[in-house]
Parts: sequence; C-alpha cells; structure tokens
Amino acid sequence: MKILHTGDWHIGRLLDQHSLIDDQRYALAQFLKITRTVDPDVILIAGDLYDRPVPPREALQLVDSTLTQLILEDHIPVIIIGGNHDGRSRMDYGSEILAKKGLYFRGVYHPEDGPIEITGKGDAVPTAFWTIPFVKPVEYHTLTGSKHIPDYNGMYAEMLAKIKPRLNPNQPNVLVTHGLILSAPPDEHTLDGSVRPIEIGGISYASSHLFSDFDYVALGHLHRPQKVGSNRIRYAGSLLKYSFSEVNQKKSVAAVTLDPEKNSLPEITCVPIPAKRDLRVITGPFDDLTGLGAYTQNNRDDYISVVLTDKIRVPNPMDGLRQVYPNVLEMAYAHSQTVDGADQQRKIKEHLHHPTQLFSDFYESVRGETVPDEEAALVKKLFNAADPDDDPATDKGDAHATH
Ligand SMILES: [Mn+2]
Repeated sequence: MKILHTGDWHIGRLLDQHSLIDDQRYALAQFLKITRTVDPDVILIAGDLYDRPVPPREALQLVDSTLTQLILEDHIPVIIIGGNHDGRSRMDYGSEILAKKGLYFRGVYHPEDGPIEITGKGDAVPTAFWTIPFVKPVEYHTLTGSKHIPDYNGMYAEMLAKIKPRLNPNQPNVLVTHGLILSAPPDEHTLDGSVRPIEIGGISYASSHLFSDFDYVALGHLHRPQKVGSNRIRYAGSLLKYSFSEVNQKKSVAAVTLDPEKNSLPEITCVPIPAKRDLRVITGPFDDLTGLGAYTQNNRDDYISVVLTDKIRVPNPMDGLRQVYPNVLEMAYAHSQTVDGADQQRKIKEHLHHPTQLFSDFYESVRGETVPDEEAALVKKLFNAADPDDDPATDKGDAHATH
C-alpha cells in the first residue's frame, strides 16, 4: 500500500489581501506531476482543503479541476477530511454519490463512521482508512450527548476508544485526522504562527500516545512537515508557505509505503513541492535594497518582508521598495525591532534596585556628562538615608557576580 499524504492546501488563502490562487494553481500542477511519479494507491488530504468555510469561486474551480484529474483521469482514490478552516457540513454535500467514483469526503465527525477500505496494488488484504475530521470538544459534546465537555486529549481518547474494538488486526489500519497531536507538551516556538488556535486562551493538544493502534496516522493542521515521535505519525505540512513564520520551511508531500506484514514502520519519502514564488525576508539599508544592482535579481516577484537597517527613517519606503519588489507585503525597521521587551524589563528592574544608577543615567541624558564624584557621593548618601538596608553599591556588586 502506497499512500500520498498531503493536507492544509488552504485553497483561496489571502496573504495580506493578496490572492495566492495563481501560486496554488502552480503548486497543484506540481502535485499532479508528483502523483504520476509516485503512483500511489490512495491520496489522503488531511483537512483544511479550503481556507474558509465558504470559499471563493476560483478556489472551488481549482479544487474541482484538480480532483477531476485525480479521479477521472488518473483513477486514484482520494480521501478528504474536514479541517478547522473548512465548511465541514458543506463538504459532505454529494459525498455518497462521489464515493461511488472513489472520492471520499468526510467533512463532519460521526462516531459511527466506518473505515474506507482500499486494496493496494499487489496487496493481499485491503487497508482500512479511518477518519476523524476536525471537531471541537463542544461540538463533540453536542454530537455524542456525552455528559461533560472534554478537552482535546479527553475527546480523542473517547473517539479512539469507539474505533479500537472495530479494528481488524489482520489488516493495516490508517487514521486520517486534523488537529494538534504532539508527543510532548508543546513548545510554543515550534508551532506555526499561521495556525489558527484551536482553542481560545491556550494550546490544547492530544497526546500521540493515544494513537498506538494504527499502522500510520496521517495528520493535518501544522504547516511544517514533521513526524510526531516516530515515522508512524506525521504531519504532511501545507501546500505553500502561508505566513512569514514559515519562511524557513521546505514544503513537501509524504509518500508513505506501509509494510503489508505490519512488522516495521512505514517508509517515508518527502517529495518537495516547487513554488511559483517564494516567501522570504530580506534585510539591509534602503539604498542597497533598491539600488540598480537589486534589479538584476531574478526572484524579485517573490513575496517579500523587508527589514530596513537604516538608522534614519526613509520617507515612503514602501513606494520605493515596490518599484523593485512588486510583491513586497510588509516592512519594518531593524532597530525598532531590537527594542527587546525582556531587555527593557530587565533594565527597569535593575534601575529599581539601583536608584543611584537611575539618577546618573538621567543626569547624563540631561547634562551630556557623567555625574561629578562629589555629587554622586551626595546622591548615594541621600538614597542610603532613605533606605539604610539597601546599599546600592553592595547590590550592584552582587548583580555583577550573578549575571
Ligand atoms: Mn487547521
């Protein structure tokens, strides 16, 4: 059984009001080429097919033509589940009819849904594809009539407990789901900035340890291609870079070959998806970035975030930048970025501990010279009189020793 695992296509996405439809059309043309090379037995699209519940017309047309090609020309079954961006009940429209042709839409989670069985070329037994579309705990609570509203981990534990007794251990079992599944508590820095939080007020995730009964778990939601704990559980990643937090990511689809004997981990090959335009950050002084030399670059129409290193503000910088980079989307100054919040906090705290330092900094900024020794001694004496337990000189010494 050979699976092509993808997801988070987000068709119809805007990047700063700029439609990415041409980039998505190009990427899907690349995807169709990859499909012909890999020749999979099935394609899994693990949610967030569209970027919004009611996608624009050109998004529907692009998905329609892509799926028509896969189903009617290439004859490859396709399984698509609902993600948090998708209009999940709309997605189920016509799904029974489409399933007759090998296009399986599973938009809304239904506890009673059975697996989709597909037999790979040369396989003796079919592989069972189980689906859990994106579902919020509150929706799950309404759908199932469960007494409490569980968190994501509790919800997945219940949903998987309903599937477990129905698994046939003599065939490979694959799960397709969309959500935040992690092997360890999340480090917020590793999460994508473009991922819409799936719970307001914090990150709620399900533990990958719940998924031990499956031979492969095809995940959607995180935009960086990555395994979760082992090659058995994996995020395919998004079709394109969808935010500047993703500039360093390499987008790919996962070609997954299952061991028919179920003895070893699946074999994974990440096939890169070439992009029409890159998304990148450029840094430098305005004059360098917009000088004659800049015009000789051949990737000027990439989507660009500019960081200007100029100390003096440039008038209307976006106008000048747009001349060279037609798709410049944002601009910031490097030195205003270097005002680091944590550093400021530390300085304020230090100053509170060392009022004499605060005084001398103030004196210096007003007078343009350091405090004369005589006056510094006087100030020190006054502060000591105000708080005799707090000798700033001693404190300062300690601070140097411990930092
Ligand atoms: Mn998502």
